[in-house]
Amino acid sequence: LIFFPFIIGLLSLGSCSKMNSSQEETQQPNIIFIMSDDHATNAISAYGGRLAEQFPDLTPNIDRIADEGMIMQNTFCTNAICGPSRAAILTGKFSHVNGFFKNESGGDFDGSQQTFPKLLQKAGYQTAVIGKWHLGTVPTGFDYSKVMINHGGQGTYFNTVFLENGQDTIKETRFHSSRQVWEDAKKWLTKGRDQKKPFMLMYQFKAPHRPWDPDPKFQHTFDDVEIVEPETFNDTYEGKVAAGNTWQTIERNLNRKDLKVHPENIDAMSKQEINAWYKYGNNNEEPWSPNDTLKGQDLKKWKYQKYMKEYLGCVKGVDHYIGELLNYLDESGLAENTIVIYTSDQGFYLGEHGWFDKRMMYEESFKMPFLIRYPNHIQPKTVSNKLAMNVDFAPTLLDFAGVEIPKDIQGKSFRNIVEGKEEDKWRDAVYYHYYEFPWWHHVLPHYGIRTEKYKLIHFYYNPEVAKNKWRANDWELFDLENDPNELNNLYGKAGYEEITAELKERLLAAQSEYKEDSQEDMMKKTDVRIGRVY
Ligand code: SGN
Ligand code: CA
Repeated sequence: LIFFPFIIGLLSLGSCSKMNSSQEETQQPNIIFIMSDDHATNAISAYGGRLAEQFPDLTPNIDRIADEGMIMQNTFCTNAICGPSRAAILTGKFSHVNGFFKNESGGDFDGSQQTFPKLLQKAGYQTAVIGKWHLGTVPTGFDYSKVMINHGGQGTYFNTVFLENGQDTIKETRFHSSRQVWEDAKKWLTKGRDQKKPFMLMYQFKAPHRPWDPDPKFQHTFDDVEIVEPETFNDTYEGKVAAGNTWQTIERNLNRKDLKVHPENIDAMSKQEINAWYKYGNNNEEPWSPNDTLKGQDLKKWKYQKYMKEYLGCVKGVDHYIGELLNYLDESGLAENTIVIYTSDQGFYLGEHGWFDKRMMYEESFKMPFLIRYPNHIQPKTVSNKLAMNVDFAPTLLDFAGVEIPKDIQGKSFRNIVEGKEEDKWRDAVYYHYYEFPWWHHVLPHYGIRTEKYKLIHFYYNPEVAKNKWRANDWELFDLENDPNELNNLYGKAGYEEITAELKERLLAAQSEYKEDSQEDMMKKTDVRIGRVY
């Protein structure tokens, strides 16, 4: 009797795996690629950390993907900014190869190039992108697209303007953008696609991007709590020249719009007056304060609370509409044969190092969330610490779809890793290169390498302090095991000569493997991108 349930269990396991193999022969998996904008791992309960401790149920639906699949702890973007990360994801290639380096005046994404949606489409998939796109040019490789185009392609939280199938402009006034994206996705899943074909849907939220306007439903979720501050809230940036130079501090650079201090008579104001009211906070002037008494540390704390409550309210909304999708997959019977991925275009600073925004190669913005569920293929509740990059997403998805991975794709499929199979030749370092300067946040161009234990960063260009034709040569070295908060720059310190030399060699090897520009070309191109004329 005791063995009876065990035998039944074995039998059902057997039939389940049999069903799998026949399914594999006949059916390609559907893929739902969910991506939000600026969602840091620190604001996902499944990833742990101070906010997860304070709010264990912050993201129950995203956590569900981890519970029923795998959470990857070490997935990184190759350029921590919106458009460039999206271009790297679509092409499986680094910015210097796909040609899309920066958001601001970075040119438009060349949509005629090879992308994974195009390859899936060729292999018989129905493809769609719904929500944030932010690549300048009209989406290519999709049977259906409805993407945000207002606010420079950023989209807005309310009254979002979309471009449908590259032709029709639609202003949506009924819902908050996160709900709108869900409504559109549901409509395409139920009525829009060809039901006979496998599908790949990119389901992409604007939230929780600046200016952090939550859906009214979640606006007051955090009203009565005090959000815990990060350990590095008061980083002094000692030994970190570039970090000290940024314009992304909570104290100085959050403006009235970010903190929802709106003018009373906004309807009667001109665009210029409105801009002046909200003006972009820079480092050369006194930080904006709501009154005369709030200054210094008190002001910083006040801004942090306001910022975080609204950011987390946006996160709640994203999580809610992921829950709607997961429920829909259950109800429609699609769950079993659909790969669901959750990620964000990069991470974000939630007060760590005193900052908001991203761009720097420090962990909080460099790291992307990556959770994946594929019932019967990926074991529930599994965790991987392997080093992955956003350029790996395209080959991984092609691999799952059984489509040949073109040789010129620079990332590698991590299908074996998520399926828990042997993968002994996996990489032991990831490469990063950020370009956009000075807008928006005055973050100096830099590249670097991260291994499991160390990170080496090179800030090679600094128009403001370098004497030799803007050429700078600032290095940072961190021991991530002993200093996970990256407070202590070890570069040039006694005892680190050997590891520094080794990392520099590995950095050069990565640059050569990924066909990075030579140092001299990099300088010249940065001059052009930044608009410097000799
Ligand atoms: C806007 C934001 C910046 C942000 C960039 C890029 N300013 O310009 O704070 O860094 O987008 O973000 S805002 O006042 O207009 O909100 S990205 O996610 O698109 O890369
Ligand atoms: Ca972003």
